Formats: sequence, structure tokens, C-alpha cells
Amino acid sequence: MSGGDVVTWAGRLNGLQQYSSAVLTPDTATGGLTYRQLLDGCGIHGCKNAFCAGHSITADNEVLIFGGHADKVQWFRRYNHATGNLTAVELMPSGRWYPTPVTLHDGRVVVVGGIIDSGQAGWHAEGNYTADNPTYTVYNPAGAGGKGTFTEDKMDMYEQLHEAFPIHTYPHVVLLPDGGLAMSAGKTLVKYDQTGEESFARAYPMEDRPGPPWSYPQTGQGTPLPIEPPYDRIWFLASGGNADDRARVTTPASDTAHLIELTGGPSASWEDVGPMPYERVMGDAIVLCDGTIGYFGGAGQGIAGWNLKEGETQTFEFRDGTVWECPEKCSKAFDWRLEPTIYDPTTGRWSAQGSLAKSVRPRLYHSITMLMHDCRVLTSGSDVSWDFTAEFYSPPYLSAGPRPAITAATPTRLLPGQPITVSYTTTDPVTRALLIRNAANTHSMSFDARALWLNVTSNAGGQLTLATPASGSVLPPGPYMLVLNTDEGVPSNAQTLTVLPSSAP
Ligand SMILES: [Cu+2]
Repeated sequence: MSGGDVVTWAGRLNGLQQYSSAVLTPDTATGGLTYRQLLDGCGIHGCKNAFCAGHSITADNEVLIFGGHADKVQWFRRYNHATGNLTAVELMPSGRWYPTPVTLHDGRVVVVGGIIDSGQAGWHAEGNYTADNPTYTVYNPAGAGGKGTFTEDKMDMYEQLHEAFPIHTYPHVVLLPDGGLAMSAGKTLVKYDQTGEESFARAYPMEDRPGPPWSYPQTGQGTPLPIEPPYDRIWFLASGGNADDRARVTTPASDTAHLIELTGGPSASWEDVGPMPYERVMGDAIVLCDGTIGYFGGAGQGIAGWNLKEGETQTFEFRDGTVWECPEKCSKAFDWRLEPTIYDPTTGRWSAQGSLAKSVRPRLYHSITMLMHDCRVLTSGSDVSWDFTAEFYSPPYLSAGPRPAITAATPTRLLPGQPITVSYTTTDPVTRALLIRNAANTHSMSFDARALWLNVTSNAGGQLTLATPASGSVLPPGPYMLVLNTDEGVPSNAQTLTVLPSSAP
């Protein structure tokens, strides 16, 4: 969230309340996290199970939760972290289990796809289209006098979602500079044009991602690379996932990695930038404070989900020597990826096997990975062990030299195009500034993930001025982390900035 809190909520596991939700606040004295229960009783779920939903964060520091689990797939909740109140718990036009939200320039949120009925056995059986929801709806938080409104379900993305079914949930959707969207579902990739404030039209298909379908539950890792001035080109990195078309417990993960320019038109093609040093399924790929991409968690074999085999137990031994006897609903993933991988988009290099520090616990299905304001990485959760632990990872940049410090950045709330003035202290020269949007993370997805390198227009005497892109589709509204980098690539702590909704796309 804006300011550095982590808002979290659980499913019904391990004696925790079904609707338990909490705020984790970084404790600068200890380097750890403090824990505070949020909204006792119903939590920010609003008593409507929000397991396997899609989330986004608004410029007002609200969490929007679209969909849920079991008989709660149709529910929507709006939680305001500034006031601590749940301001809406209401029905969407239809059920969405594993949908993807994406925030537009004016704060509206497109909610794409998902499964309409999570209770249906064999929902992802080939041809079982009755479980599918191949539509999208647009949520307008400002609609109905600020109460919020949904459009009716719309069919413009039906062709792609239907083609990719059943490996099409949690599709990767990226907002483009022209206000359109690029969506990867299964292995298909399609460009959509925005044709109205709340409508899109299929523009053209782009090249399929090479290899098997990589959407959930085949769960590869994807992220847009940091966008550079003049912000007219967006590159997307897609990697890993399962190595077969229809994965099972025994299916290995893939080590493939491909880049495509989403703004490159119908003839853009995937460029092979692999192999990664590890095959990885169910990991996370997130932008780090120096613009590199960090890969965390996941496995070298297996498939999203649990229930290894009915009645089968499993013994897990963690790296700190603790042992967990899993009594039921055990993980379907093996060959844990404890060591992160870092990809540098400027050199095209991957960190070598054995070069980075390992985590203690595996982070598999239903785990999370987030960049913190101090530029460490938080990894937590995992169904492998019904795991409620959390770990911090310190990337090598934190010990690569003296860190600069931001003493002030103004304005703290800005429109796209407004310059930012930053005061800082440093030992080494500060040369670059990265703006990273706070993403909402679950199931290897970081919804609304986006990072932008900013043009430094002046820099003298511990004060610099940064230009920001004028387009709200390049700089969509929400909370961002501003980070300065030295010429050695050492980042400062992040300063919270909020980008406001803009009328101009
Ligand atoms: Cu799930």
C-alpha cells in the first residue's frame, strides 16, 4: 500500500479465521514486520471468501477485490486503508474465479475472465465451457457518486478467451500507451483498442508465445520490463511455466524466457532470451529497485493446486531443519526453487546458479512476493505446508556500495506530466530514477505491475528534477515507489508517491 504497509488476507486454513485479514507494517528498528488484525470478524473479505480473487490498489489507497472462491465467486469488496473501513461488499454482474484486473488512466478497472462457477467439478476439463466466464466488466470507482459501478459483462474478448480455454485464467493484461490492452491467455496474445470509456474492441492477434500455454494453472512468470522515455514502447517478459500442454504432478517446469514488444504491432515476434538458470513454475517475476527482474519461489516440477493424492501425506523438511508432516491437501510441486534468479534487461544476462542466497521455506502455490519500500523483497505463504511464515530477501544491490537517501520528494500526489522535485543525500553520484507501481500479488501474478525510468532534467546540489510521462495510460493512477539509483546501481529507499486519475488517456 501507499506508505509501505502490506495488507494481507487468508483463506480458511490452519486454525486461522476463515476471513482473517491483517496489516503488516515494516518495523525499521528490527527490520521485521509488526502484525495487526484488520476488521475483526469479517475482515476485508466482508465475510465473502476472497480466495483466488483478483486485486488492485487505487490512488485513494483502497484495495479492490474482484471475485472469490466456492459460492463467493461473484462478490466484490472495496477496502479503504486510509480510513480502515470496508466501503462496499456487493455482487459483480457474474462470477469470476482467477480473474485479472487492470487499472486504466482514469481509475476505472477492467476485470477480465475467470471461471464463473468454482464449485463445478472438473472445471478445467477440455470443452467444459459451462464453467467459463469469457467476458470482461469495467468497474468505475467514481461511479454513482463515488459508490462505484460495474458495467454489464462484455463479449469483446470472447474469441481469445474461448480459444485459450481451459488454460486461460489469470491472463496477463498490460495497459498500452494508446489506451488499449495487450492480453496473453493460454499461449495466445491479442491487442485490443479502447473504443470508449468502458469498451474495447479486438484489434489484431499477435504471435503466440512459443511453447505450451502458460496461464494459470500452468503458471509461468510474466512482467513488463521497466518502460523508458519516450514511453512509446513496452516490452513484456514471459518465462517458465509447465513444459507440457496439459501438466500434471509429474510435469517438469520450463526454463524458457521470451520477450515481445507489446507496442510492436501485428508483426511483433517473441525473441528468445533464455534459457533461465532454473526451470521454474509458480514463481514470481517482479521488478527490483535497480530495474532488474527478480524471480522468486516456485518449483522445478509440478502443477498449481493441492491434494497430491487422496489420503496421501507428505513430509517436508525445510532448510532450517524444521519438519512439517502435511496431513492432507499436500502440494503438487517438487524440486523447490529456493534460490532466486535475477535477469538484467540492459545486458540480457541471468544470474548464475549458486550465485544468490536461498530462502529457508519453499514458496509454492498461494505464496506471495512483493518489493518493499526498503528495496528488500518479501516472500510469504505457500500451500505446500500451509505456511504462514514470511522471509525477507536482500538483493546484492543492498551491499554493493553506499546507498543514497531521499529526504523529500514533491508533490506527493501528482498528475501524469507533472515534474517531481527530489532532495537527497549521497556518497556516489545519483544518475537514475525509477518509479515502480505498487502491485497486488497472488498466484504468481502482480496485478498492475509497472515500472518507469524517469528523465532527470536537472541534478545539482543534492536536488534533482524528474519529468514524468503526460499519458495516464503510461502512468496509470495508484501508489508508486520512487527510487534513486547511483552510478553503481545502488538504490535508495523508496519514497511513496501517488499518481492521480487523469482525464487524458
Ligand atoms: Cu488459488
